[in-house]
Amino acid sequence: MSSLSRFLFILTIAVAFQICNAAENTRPNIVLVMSDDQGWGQVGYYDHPLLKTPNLDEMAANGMRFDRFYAGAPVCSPTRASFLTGRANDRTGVYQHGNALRLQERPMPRAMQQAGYATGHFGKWHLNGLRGPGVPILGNDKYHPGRYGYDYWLSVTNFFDMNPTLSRNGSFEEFNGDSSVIIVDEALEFMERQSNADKPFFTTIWYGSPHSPMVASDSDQKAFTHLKETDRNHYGELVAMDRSIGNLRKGLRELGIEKNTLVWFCSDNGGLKVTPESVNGLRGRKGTVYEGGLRVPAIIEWPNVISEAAISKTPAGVVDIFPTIVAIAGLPKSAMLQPQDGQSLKNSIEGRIPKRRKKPLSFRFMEAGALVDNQYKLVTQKLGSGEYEMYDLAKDPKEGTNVIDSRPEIAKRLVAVFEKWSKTVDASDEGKDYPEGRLTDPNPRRMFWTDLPGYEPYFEEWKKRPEYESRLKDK
Ligand SMILES: [Ca+2]
Repeated sequence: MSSLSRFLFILTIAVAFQICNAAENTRPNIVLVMSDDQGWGQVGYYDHPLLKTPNLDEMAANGMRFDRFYAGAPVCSPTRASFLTGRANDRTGVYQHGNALRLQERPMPRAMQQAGYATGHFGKWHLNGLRGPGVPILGNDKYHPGRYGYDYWLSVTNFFDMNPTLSRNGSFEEFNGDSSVIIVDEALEFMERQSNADKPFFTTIWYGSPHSPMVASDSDQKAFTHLKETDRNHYGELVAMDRSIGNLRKGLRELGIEKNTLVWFCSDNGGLKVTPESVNGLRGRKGTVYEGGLRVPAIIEWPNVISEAAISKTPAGVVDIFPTIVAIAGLPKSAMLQPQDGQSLKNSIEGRIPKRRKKPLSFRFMEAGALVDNQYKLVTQKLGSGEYEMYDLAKDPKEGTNVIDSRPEIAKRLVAVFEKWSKTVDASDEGKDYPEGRLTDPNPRRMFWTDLPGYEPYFEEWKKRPEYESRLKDK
Protein backbone atom coordinates (compact mmCIF):
# COMPACT_ATOMS: atom_id res chain seq x y z
CA MET A 1 0.00 0.00 0.00
CA SER A 2 1.43 3.41 -0.94
CA SER A 3 1.59 6.01 1.80
CA LEU A 4 -1.17 8.00 0.09
CA SER A 5 -3.53 5.02 -0.11
CA ARG A 6 -2.63 4.11 3.49
CA PHE A 7 -3.49 7.66 4.52
CA LEU A 8 -6.80 7.51 2.62
CA PHE A 9 -7.56 4.13 4.13
CA ILE A 10 -6.98 5.41 7.67
CA LEU A 11 -9.00 8.54 6.90
CA THR A 12 -11.91 6.43 5.62
CA ILE A 13 -11.88 4.28 8.75
CA ALA A 14 -11.74 7.37 10.96
CA VAL A 15 -14.68 8.98 9.15
CA ALA A 16 -16.68 5.73 9.23
CA PHE A 17 -16.03 5.44 12.95
CA GLN A 18 -17.23 9.01 13.53
CA ILE A 19 -20.40 8.36 11.54
CA CYS A 20 -21.03 5.20 13.53
CA ASN A 21 -20.51 7.06 16.77
CA ALA A 22 -22.86 9.84 15.76
CA ALA A 23 -25.47 7.28 14.76
CA GLU A 24 -24.97 5.49 18.08
CA ASN A 25 -25.80 8.65 20.01
CA THR A 26 -28.88 9.65 18.05
CA ARG A 27 -30.43 6.35 17.11
CA PRO A 28 -33.83 6.12 18.77
CA ASN A 29 -34.74 3.41 21.20
CA ILE A 30 -37.60 1.23 19.99
CA VAL A 31 -40.30 -0.19 22.25
CA LEU A 32 -42.98 -2.28 20.57
CA VAL A 33 -45.96 -3.08 22.76
CA MET A 34 -48.78 -5.44 21.84
CA SER A 35 -51.91 -6.46 23.70
CA ASP A 36 -53.56 -9.83 23.24
CA ASP A 37 -57.16 -9.93 21.94
CA GLN A 38 -57.98 -6.28 22.61
CA GLY A 39 -60.70 -5.30 20.17
CA TRP A 40 -60.76 -2.14 18.08
CA GLY A 41 -63.38 -0.56 20.34
CA GLN A 42 -61.73 -1.30 23.66
CA VAL A 43 -60.03 2.03 24.29
CA GLY A 44 -61.21 5.16 26.02
CA TYR A 45 -60.39 7.41 23.06
CA TYR A 46 -63.15 5.80 21.00
CA ASP A 47 -65.63 6.57 23.80
CA HIS A 48 -66.09 3.07 25.12
CA PRO A 49 -69.25 3.06 27.29
CA LEU A 50 -67.51 1.61 30.39
CA LEU A 51 -63.80 1.15 29.93
CA LYS A 52 -61.44 4.00 30.75
CA THR A 53 -57.89 3.87 29.37
CA PRO A 54 -56.40 7.17 30.55
CA ASN A 55 -52.85 6.14 29.72
CA LEU A 56 -53.54 4.98 26.16
CA ASP A 57 -55.65 8.13 25.70
CA GLU A 58 -52.76 10.30 26.85
CA MET A 59 -50.38 8.44 24.59
CA ALA A 60 -52.73 9.09 21.66
CA ALA A 61 -53.11 12.74 22.62
CA ASN A 62 -49.34 13.08 22.59
CA GLY A 63 -48.57 10.97 19.54
CA MET A 64 -50.01 9.49 16.41
CA ARG A 65 -53.17 7.42 16.40
CA PHE A 66 -53.95 5.03 13.56
CA ASP A 67 -57.69 4.62 13.05
CA ARG A 68 -57.31 1.99 10.34
CA PHE A 69 -54.58 -0.24 11.65
CA TYR A 70 -54.72 -3.93 10.71
CA ALA A 71 -53.34 -6.96 12.52
CA GLY A 72 -51.21 -9.38 10.49
CA ALA A 73 -53.95 -12.00 10.79
CA PRO A 74 -57.09 -12.45 12.89
CA VAL A 75 -55.37 -14.63 15.54
CA CYS A 76 -52.28 -14.68 17.77
CA SER A 77 -49.22 -16.49 16.39
CA PRO A 78 -49.81 -15.53 12.74
CA THR A 79 -49.84 -11.81 13.64
CA ARG A 80 -46.71 -12.28 15.73
CA ALA A 81 -44.95 -13.90 12.76
CA SER A 82 -45.92 -10.95 10.51
CA PHE A 83 -44.88 -8.53 13.23
CA LEU A 84 -41.36 -9.92 13.44
CA THR A 85 -40.80 -10.54 9.71
CA GLY A 86 -42.89 -7.95 7.83
CA ARG A 87 -44.30 -10.84 5.85
CA ALA A 88 -47.70 -12.50 5.57
CA ASN A 89 -47.93 -15.32 8.11
CA ASP A 90 -48.42 -18.02 5.48
CA ARG A 91 -44.96 -17.22 4.07
CA THR A 92 -43.33 -18.02 7.42
CA GLY A 93 -44.85 -21.38 8.38
CA VAL A 94 -47.22 -19.78 10.89
CA TYR A 95 -50.61 -20.67 9.45
CA GLN A 96 -52.42 -20.99 12.72
CA HIS A 97 -52.03 -20.22 16.43
CA GLY A 98 -49.39 -22.49 17.92
CA ASN A 99 -47.20 -22.86 14.80
CA ALA A 100 -43.47 -22.10 15.18
CA LEU A 101 -41.78 -19.34 13.19
CA ARG A 102 -39.27 -20.88 10.80
CA LEU A 103 -35.65 -20.33 11.75
CA GLN A 104 -34.92 -19.55 8.09
CA GLU A 105 -36.89 -16.29 8.36
CA ARG A 106 -34.95 -13.02 8.85
CA PRO A 107 -36.64 -11.45 11.88
CA MET A 108 -36.52 -7.85 13.07
CA PRO A 109 -34.77 -8.50 16.43
CA ARG A 110 -31.86 -10.14 14.58
CA ALA A 111 -31.54 -7.10 12.28
CA MET A 112 -31.55 -4.79 15.29
CA GLN A 113 -29.03 -6.94 17.16
CA GLN A 114 -26.72 -6.85 14.16
CA ALA A 115 -27.11 -3.08 14.00
CA GLY A 116 -25.79 -2.76 17.55
CA TYR A 117 -29.06 -2.53 19.47
CA ALA A 118 -29.57 -4.39 22.75
CA THR A 119 -32.62 -6.57 22.12
CA GLY A 120 -35.12 -7.81 24.71
CA HIS A 121 -38.42 -9.68 24.62
CA PHE A 122 -40.89 -9.58 27.50
CA GLY A 123 -44.11 -11.57 27.88
CA LYS A 124 -46.03 -13.80 25.53
CA TRP A 125 -44.08 -15.48 22.71
CA HIS A 126 -46.31 -18.07 20.99
CA LEU A 127 -43.94 -18.65 18.09
CA ASN A 128 -42.32 -21.83 19.33
CA GLY A 129 -44.87 -24.39 18.18
CA LEU A 130 -46.48 -25.00 21.57
CA ARG A 131 -50.17 -24.83 22.42
CA GLY A 132 -51.96 -24.69 25.74
CA PRO A 133 -51.89 -22.14 28.57
CA GLY A 134 -48.60 -20.27 28.76
CA VAL A 135 -45.69 -22.01 30.46
CA PRO A 136 -42.17 -20.66 30.92
CA ILE A 137 -40.05 -21.40 27.84
CA LEU A 138 -37.39 -24.09 28.19
CA GLY A 139 -33.77 -22.99 27.85
CA ASN A 140 -33.22 -25.66 25.19
CA ASP A 141 -36.37 -24.84 23.20
CA LYS A 142 -35.41 -24.85 19.53
CA TYR A 143 -37.65 -21.84 18.89
CA HIS A 144 -37.14 -19.63 21.96
CA PRO A 145 -36.83 -15.86 21.48
CA GLY A 146 -33.02 -16.01 21.65
CA ARG A 147 -32.97 -18.01 18.42
CA TYR A 148 -34.45 -15.01 16.57
CA GLY A 149 -32.05 -12.33 17.77
CA TYR A 150 -33.16 -11.46 21.30
CA ASP A 151 -30.17 -11.04 23.64
CA TYR A 152 -32.43 -11.13 26.66
CA TRP A 153 -35.89 -12.59 27.22
CA LEU A 154 -38.38 -13.03 30.02
CA SER A 155 -41.03 -15.02 28.28
CA VAL A 156 -43.85 -17.48 28.38
CA THR A 157 -45.11 -19.76 25.61
CA ASN A 158 -48.63 -18.37 25.41
CA PHE A 159 -51.25 -16.40 27.35
CA PHE A 160 -50.51 -15.73 31.02
CA ASP A 161 -52.22 -14.02 33.87
CA MET A 162 -51.97 -13.05 37.55
CA ASN A 163 -48.92 -14.44 39.44
CA PRO A 164 -47.19 -15.99 36.44
CA THR A 165 -44.11 -18.21 36.19
CA LEU A 166 -41.82 -16.77 33.51
CA SER A 167 -38.59 -17.92 31.92
CA ARG A 168 -35.60 -15.61 32.15
CA ASN A 169 -33.33 -16.74 29.32
CA GLY A 170 -34.34 -20.31 30.15
CA SER A 171 -34.49 -20.23 33.98
CA PHE A 172 -37.91 -20.34 35.57
CA GLU A 173 -38.99 -17.65 38.05
CA GLU A 174 -42.23 -17.05 39.92
CA PHE A 175 -43.80 -13.61 40.13
CA ASN A 176 -46.62 -12.04 42.13
CA GLY A 177 -49.12 -9.57 40.76
CA ASP A 178 -50.68 -8.61 37.45
CA SER A 179 -48.73 -9.95 34.47
CA SER A 180 -48.88 -6.72 32.43
CA VAL A 181 -47.44 -4.68 35.28
CA ILE A 182 -44.72 -7.30 35.91
CA ILE A 183 -43.40 -7.43 32.36
CA VAL A 184 -43.36 -3.65 32.00
CA ASP A 185 -41.38 -3.33 35.26
CA GLU A 186 -38.91 -5.92 34.00
CA ALA A 187 -38.64 -4.29 30.58
CA LEU A 188 -37.92 -0.95 32.27
CA GLU A 189 -35.07 -2.51 34.22
CA PHE A 190 -33.64 -3.79 30.94
CA MET A 191 -34.01 -0.34 29.37
CA GLU A 192 -32.33 1.30 32.35
CA ARG A 193 -29.32 -1.02 32.05
CA GLN A 194 -28.94 -0.24 28.34
CA SER A 195 -29.45 3.47 28.87
CA ASN A 196 -26.75 3.50 31.58
CA ALA A 197 -24.43 1.73 29.16
CA ASP A 198 -25.29 4.24 26.38
CA LYS A 199 -26.58 1.46 24.19
CA PRO A 200 -29.74 1.89 22.10
CA PHE A 201 -32.36 -0.76 22.79
CA PHE A 202 -35.04 -2.62 20.91
CA THR A 203 -37.71 -4.09 23.15
CA THR A 204 -40.88 -6.01 22.48
CA ILE A 205 -43.45 -6.19 25.26
CA TRP A 206 -46.19 -8.67 24.40
CA TYR A 207 -48.96 -8.73 26.99
CA GLY A 208 -51.14 -11.71 27.82
CA SER A 209 -54.14 -9.44 28.41
CA PRO A 210 -57.07 -9.29 27.94
CA HIS A 211 -56.89 -12.86 26.53
CA SER A 212 -58.48 -15.69 28.56
CA PRO A 213 -58.23 -16.90 31.29
CA MET A 214 -59.69 -13.67 32.51
CA VAL A 215 -58.49 -12.87 35.98
CA ALA A 216 -58.27 -9.34 37.31
CA SER A 217 -57.81 -7.98 40.81
CA ASP A 218 -60.91 -6.80 42.70
CA SER A 219 -59.90 -3.17 42.46
CA ASP A 220 -59.47 -3.37 38.68
CA GLN A 221 -62.99 -4.79 38.33
CA LYS A 222 -64.68 -1.98 40.24
CA ALA A 223 -66.15 -0.17 37.23
CA PHE A 224 -67.72 -3.37 35.94
CA THR A 225 -69.49 -4.90 38.95
CA HIS A 226 -72.79 -5.21 37.08
CA LEU A 227 -71.21 -7.36 34.32
CA LYS A 228 -70.99 -11.14 34.40
CA GLU A 229 -67.85 -12.63 35.89
CA THR A 230 -65.80 -13.28 32.73
CA ASP A 231 -66.59 -9.87 31.26
CA ARG A 232 -65.82 -8.17 34.55
CA ASN A 233 -62.41 -9.84 34.64
CA HIS A 234 -61.78 -9.25 30.93
CA TYR A 235 -62.36 -5.53 31.30
CA GLY A 236 -60.44 -5.53 34.59
CA GLU A 237 -57.41 -6.92 32.73
CA LEU A 238 -57.59 -4.00 30.32
CA VAL A 239 -57.58 -1.60 33.28
CA ALA A 240 -54.39 -3.24 34.61
CA MET A 241 -52.82 -3.24 31.16
CA ASP A 242 -53.56 0.44 30.69
CA ARG A 243 -52.01 1.15 34.09
CA SER A 244 -48.85 -0.65 32.95
CA ILE A 245 -48.75 1.62 29.86
CA GLY A 246 -48.73 4.52 32.32
CA ASN A 247 -45.84 2.86 34.20
CA LEU A 248 -43.94 2.45 30.95
CA ARG A 249 -44.35 6.09 29.91
CA LYS A 250 -43.48 7.32 33.41
CA GLY A 251 -40.47 5.00 33.57
CA LEU A 252 -39.10 6.34 30.29
CA ARG A 253 -39.53 9.91 31.55
CA GLU A 254 -37.75 9.08 34.79
CA LEU A 255 -34.83 7.64 32.81
CA GLY A 256 -34.82 10.87 30.80
CA ILE A 257 -35.00 8.97 27.51
CA GLU A 258 -38.67 9.39 26.57
CA LYS A 259 -38.01 11.92 23.81
CA ASN A 260 -35.67 9.70 21.84
CA THR A 261 -37.74 6.55 22.37
CA LEU A 262 -40.35 5.40 19.88
CA VAL A 263 -43.17 3.50 21.60
CA TRP A 264 -45.53 1.68 19.25
CA PHE A 265 -48.66 0.14 20.72
CA CYS A 266 -51.15 -2.16 18.98
CA SER A 267 -53.27 -5.27 19.56
CA ASP A 268 -52.59 -8.64 17.92
CA ASN A 269 -56.07 -9.39 16.56
CA GLY A 270 -59.68 -8.30 16.79
CA GLY A 271 -61.90 -8.46 19.84
CA LEU A 272 -63.80 -11.23 21.60
CA LYS A 273 -67.46 -11.92 22.27
CA VAL A 274 -67.90 -9.93 25.47
CA THR A 275 -70.30 -7.35 26.90
CA PRO A 276 -70.07 -4.46 26.18
CA GLU A 277 -69.04 -5.52 22.68
CA SER A 278 -65.39 -5.20 21.77
CA VAL A 279 -65.12 -4.07 18.14
CA ASN A 280 -67.00 -0.77 18.04
CA GLY A 281 -69.76 -2.13 15.82
CA LEU A 282 -67.52 -3.63 13.13
CA ARG A 283 -68.44 -6.92 11.47
CA GLY A 284 -66.91 -10.13 12.85
CA ARG A 285 -64.46 -10.76 15.66
CA LYS A 286 -61.18 -12.57 16.34
CA GLY A 287 -60.74 -15.39 13.84
CA THR A 288 -62.53 -13.78 10.88
CA VAL A 289 -61.06 -11.59 8.12
CA TYR A 290 -63.90 -9.07 8.46
CA GLU A 291 -62.92 -5.75 10.01
CA GLY A 292 -63.78 -6.86 13.55
CA GLY A 293 -61.19 -9.63 13.30
CA LEU A 294 -58.42 -7.55 11.77
CA ARG A 295 -58.77 -3.94 12.82
CA VAL A 296 -56.99 -3.08 16.07
CA PRO A 297 -56.11 -0.01 18.12
CA ALA A 298 -52.65 1.43 17.37
CA ILE A 299 -50.65 4.44 18.58
CA ILE A 300 -47.08 5.65 18.12
CA GLU A 301 -45.51 8.05 20.58
CA TRP A 302 -42.08 9.54 19.83
CA PRO A 303 -41.77 13.09 21.18
CA ASN A 304 -38.58 13.94 19.25
CA VAL A 305 -40.38 13.43 15.94
CA ILE A 306 -44.12 13.59 16.65
CA SER A 307 -44.47 16.95 18.35
CA GLU A 308 -48.18 17.39 17.67
CA ALA A 309 -50.97 14.85 18.04
CA ALA A 310 -51.97 13.34 14.70
CA ILE A 311 -54.60 10.91 13.48
CA SER A 312 -54.06 8.72 10.43
CA LYS A 313 -57.10 7.36 8.65
CA THR A 314 -55.00 5.73 5.94
CA PRO A 315 -54.73 1.93 6.14
CA ALA A 316 -51.59 0.66 7.87
CA GLY A 317 -50.75 -2.54 9.67
CA VAL A 318 -48.54 -4.85 11.65
CA VAL A 319 -46.65 -5.77 8.44
CA ASP A 320 -45.48 -2.14 8.25
CA ILE A 321 -43.62 -2.26 11.55
CA PHE A 322 -40.42 -3.91 10.29
CA PRO A 323 -39.93 -1.72 7.17
CA THR A 324 -40.68 1.37 9.26
CA ILE A 325 -38.08 0.45 11.87
CA VAL A 326 -35.56 -0.35 9.12
CA ALA A 327 -36.11 3.13 7.64
CA ILE A 328 -35.92 4.87 11.01
CA ALA A 329 -32.83 3.04 12.25
CA GLY A 330 -31.13 3.37 8.86
CA LEU A 331 -30.66 -0.37 8.35
CA PRO A 332 -29.91 -1.84 4.93
CA LYS A 333 -32.88 -3.22 2.96
CA SER A 334 -31.15 -6.61 3.07
CA ALA A 335 -32.08 -6.75 6.77
CA MET A 336 -35.51 -7.88 5.56
CA LEU A 337 -36.26 -11.06 3.65
CA GLN A 338 -38.15 -10.41 0.40
CA PRO A 339 -40.92 -10.28 -0.52
CA GLN A 340 -42.10 -7.87 2.16
CA ASP A 341 -45.83 -7.31 2.56
CA GLY A 342 -45.77 -3.93 4.27
CA GLN A 343 -44.33 -0.51 3.61
CA SER A 344 -42.48 2.06 5.70
CA LEU A 345 -44.64 4.53 7.64
CA LYS A 346 -41.70 6.87 8.25
CA ASN A 347 -43.32 9.68 6.20
CA SER A 348 -46.55 9.41 8.15
CA ILE A 349 -44.70 9.51 11.44
CA GLU A 350 -42.84 12.61 10.28
CA GLY A 351 -46.13 14.36 9.61
CA ARG A 352 -46.64 13.56 5.94
CA ILE A 353 -49.62 11.22 6.11
CA PRO A 354 -50.57 10.07 2.61
CA LYS A 355 -54.27 10.12 1.67
CA ARG A 356 -53.96 6.73 0.04
CA ARG A 357 -51.87 3.67 0.72
CA LYS A 358 -49.67 2.48 -2.14
CA LYS A 359 -49.41 -1.21 -1.35
CA PRO A 360 -52.66 -3.03 -0.54
CA LEU A 361 -52.78 -4.98 2.72
CA SER A 362 -53.31 -8.65 1.95
CA PHE A 363 -54.24 -11.45 4.29
CA ARG A 364 -54.40 -15.20 4.26
CA PHE A 365 -55.61 -17.10 7.25
CA MET A 366 -56.48 -20.78 7.02
CA GLU A 367 -59.19 -21.04 4.32
CA ALA A 368 -59.94 -17.33 4.19
CA GLY A 369 -58.31 -14.36 2.51
CA ALA A 370 -58.75 -10.60 2.23
CA LEU A 371 -57.27 -7.58 0.54
CA VAL A 372 -57.67 -3.99 1.72
CA ASP A 373 -57.01 -1.45 -1.02
CA ASN A 374 -57.88 1.91 0.52
CA GLN A 375 -61.63 2.32 -0.08
CA TYR A 376 -62.37 -1.25 -1.15
CA LYS A 377 -61.96 -4.58 0.54
CA LEU A 378 -62.04 -7.99 -1.05
CA VAL A 379 -62.91 -11.03 1.08
CA THR A 380 -62.95 -14.73 0.32
CA GLN A 381 -64.08 -17.45 2.70
CA LYS A 382 -62.41 -20.15 0.65
CA LEU A 383 -59.07 -19.58 -1.05
CA GLY A 384 -58.98 -20.96 -4.57
CA SER A 385 -62.76 -21.12 -4.89
CA GLY A 386 -62.93 -17.98 -7.04
CA GLU A 387 -65.77 -16.79 -4.81
CA TYR A 388 -65.36 -13.31 -3.43
CA GLU A 389 -67.24 -10.59 -1.59
CA MET A 390 -66.35 -6.92 -1.87
CA TYR A 391 -67.10 -3.98 0.42
CA ASP A 392 -66.85 -0.23 0.05
CA LEU A 393 -65.29 0.60 3.40
CA ALA A 394 -65.63 4.36 2.85
CA LYS A 395 -69.43 4.12 2.70
CA ASP A 396 -69.88 0.86 4.54
CA PRO A 397 -67.19 0.33 7.20
CA LYS A 398 -69.35 -2.37 8.81
CA GLU A 399 -69.25 -4.50 5.63
CA GLY A 400 -73.01 -4.82 5.36
CA THR A 401 -73.45 -4.67 1.58
CA ASN A 402 -71.56 -6.90 -0.81
CA VAL A 403 -70.81 -4.80 -3.92
CA ILE A 404 -68.94 -7.45 -5.89
CA ASP A 405 -71.56 -7.52 -8.68
CA SER A 406 -72.23 -3.79 -8.86
CA ARG A 407 -68.54 -2.75 -9.33
CA PRO A 408 -67.24 -5.44 -11.69
CA GLU A 409 -64.22 -3.46 -12.92
CA ILE A 410 -62.88 -2.78 -9.45
CA ALA A 411 -63.64 -6.33 -8.38
CA LYS A 412 -61.77 -7.75 -11.35
CA ARG A 413 -58.72 -5.64 -10.59
CA LEU A 414 -58.65 -6.54 -6.89
CA VAL A 415 -59.16 -10.25 -7.55
CA ALA A 416 -56.20 -10.21 -9.97
CA VAL A 417 -53.98 -8.40 -7.44
CA PHE A 418 -55.00 -10.77 -4.66
CA GLU A 419 -54.52 -13.96 -6.67
CA LYS A 420 -51.13 -12.84 -7.95
CA TRP A 421 -50.08 -12.03 -4.40
CA SER A 422 -51.37 -15.34 -3.11
CA LYS A 423 -49.21 -17.22 -5.65
CA THR A 424 -46.11 -15.48 -4.28
CA VAL A 425 -47.20 -16.60 -0.80
CA ASP A 426 -47.34 -20.21 -2.02
CA ALA A 427 -43.79 -19.87 -3.37
CA SER A 428 -42.61 -18.47 -0.04
CA ASP A 429 -44.32 -21.30 1.77
CA GLU A 430 -42.25 -23.76 -0.28
CA GLY A 431 -39.08 -21.99 0.86
CA LYS A 432 -38.31 -20.20 -2.42
CA ASP A 433 -37.36 -16.93 -0.64
CA TYR A 434 -34.63 -18.50 1.48
CA PRO A 435 -31.03 -18.49 0.22
CA GLU A 436 -31.27 -22.31 0.03
CA GLY A 437 -34.39 -22.03 -2.17
CA ARG A 438 -36.14 -24.66 -0.06
CA LEU A 439 -37.06 -25.54 3.54
CA THR A 440 -33.98 -26.88 5.31
CA ASP A 441 -36.21 -28.21 8.11
CA PRO A 442 -39.75 -29.46 7.74
CA ASN A 443 -42.33 -27.28 9.50
CA PRO A 444 -42.28 -28.32 13.15
CA ARG A 445 -45.20 -30.16 14.65
CA ARG A 446 -47.82 -28.03 16.41
CA MET A 447 -48.27 -29.61 19.82
CA PHE A 448 -49.38 -29.11 23.42
CA TRP A 449 -46.52 -28.53 25.84
CA THR A 450 -47.88 -31.39 27.94
CA ASP A 451 -46.57 -33.69 25.17
CA LEU A 452 -43.06 -32.29 25.36
CA PRO A 453 -40.84 -34.41 27.66
CA GLY A 454 -38.92 -31.33 28.85
CA TYR A 455 -41.97 -30.24 30.86
CA GLU A 456 -42.68 -33.57 32.59
CA PRO A 457 -40.59 -32.78 35.70
CA TYR A 458 -42.94 -29.83 36.43
CA PHE A 459 -46.26 -31.67 36.08
CA GLU A 460 -46.73 -32.58 39.76
CA GLU A 461 -46.02 -29.08 40.99
CA TRP A 462 -48.08 -27.38 38.29
CA LYS A 463 -51.18 -29.52 38.92
CA LYS A 464 -51.81 -27.20 41.86
CA ARG A 465 -51.90 -24.14 39.65
CA PRO A 466 -55.38 -23.15 38.44
CA GLU A 467 -54.21 -22.23 34.92
CA TYR A 468 -52.69 -25.68 34.29
CA GLU A 469 -55.02 -27.87 36.35
CA SER A 470 -57.35 -28.97 33.56
CA ARG A 471 -54.49 -29.69 31.12
CA LEU A 472 -52.64 -31.82 33.65
CA LYS A 473 -55.43 -33.72 35.39
CA ASP A 474 -54.80 -36.91 33.35
CA LYS A 475 -51.01 -36.64 33.39
CA1 LIG B 1 -54.53 -12.79 20.53
